Amino acid sequence: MDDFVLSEEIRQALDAGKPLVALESALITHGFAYPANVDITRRMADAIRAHGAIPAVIAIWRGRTAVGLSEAQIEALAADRTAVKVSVRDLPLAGVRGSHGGTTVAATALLAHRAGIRVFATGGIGGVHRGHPEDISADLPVLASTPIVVVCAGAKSILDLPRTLEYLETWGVPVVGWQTDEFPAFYSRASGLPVDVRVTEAAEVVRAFRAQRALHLSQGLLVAAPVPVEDELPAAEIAPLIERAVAEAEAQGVVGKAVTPFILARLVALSAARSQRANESLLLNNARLAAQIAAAWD
Ligand code: PSU
Ligand code: MN
Repeated sequence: MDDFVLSEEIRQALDAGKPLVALESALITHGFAYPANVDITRRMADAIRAHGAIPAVIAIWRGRTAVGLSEAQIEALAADRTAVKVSVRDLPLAGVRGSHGGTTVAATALLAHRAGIRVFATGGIGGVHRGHPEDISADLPVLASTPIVVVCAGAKSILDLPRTLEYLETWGVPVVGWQTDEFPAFYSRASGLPVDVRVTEAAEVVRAFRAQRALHLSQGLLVAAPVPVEDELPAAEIAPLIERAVAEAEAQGVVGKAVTPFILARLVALSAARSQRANESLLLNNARLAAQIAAAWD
């Protein structure tokens, strides 16, 4: 028995087979500060609607799983500084805690799939941490076991990108480059690491996803779209800041689920508005692309 609070709009859209795009909420609770978090979420939702799909923000609302937050709920979640970061391990604890929570890529992908949503847009996925190959985000095993299309801008080089791609290869997750041959590195368009296939049309993503299902594979499909060129940050500009943020986490003994939010918050503090602009730009780009993919289902 599923225990979702499905919004009326999402329930109707699912019943009618309309295109839907899931959005994560760790971005709201731990990715951006208030009120930038409300603003970027609203702009992503608008972009999804403008491209023919319906946005479904997934979160923990008063301890319960919610698929499709209202604007008022997004506002309240965004302003709640006590909201917890909810990954897979935290999902069964949400009801015990009873608080609001922002769901990570892993938790959002699982819940979206359970609800019947096939496409999910995010910014960067979690992965294997630099210098700590034992610290592997739950995002990776979930991608390996959850049939959903996840649209991202690659992963930040706070992570060990080669090891992250090795994990995805081992566990059979196809990495599709959107109009690129290289796995993007979030702020920067290139990483020097290859994707498995380059696609230029949304229908190709749908075809690959259908082929996975026809073969009874359990994996998701990772679609990696580079940040739009006009908002890209040169790797040389962002790399020293990432080095510093990673070193600070190490020096301060930050561990467990606090690592990623700590490094992300330090990066925001260390870099000026340009990194936020790149972040917003790639999120909007991914929201648009995810909507196009969802709408390309026939
Ligand atoms: N990477 C980013 N931005 C993010 C995250 C990762 O560049 O906001 C968030 C996502 O919600 C992701 C989570 O699913 O952090 C991964 O956390 P962890 O490494 O603790 O699994
Ligand atoms: Mn971790």
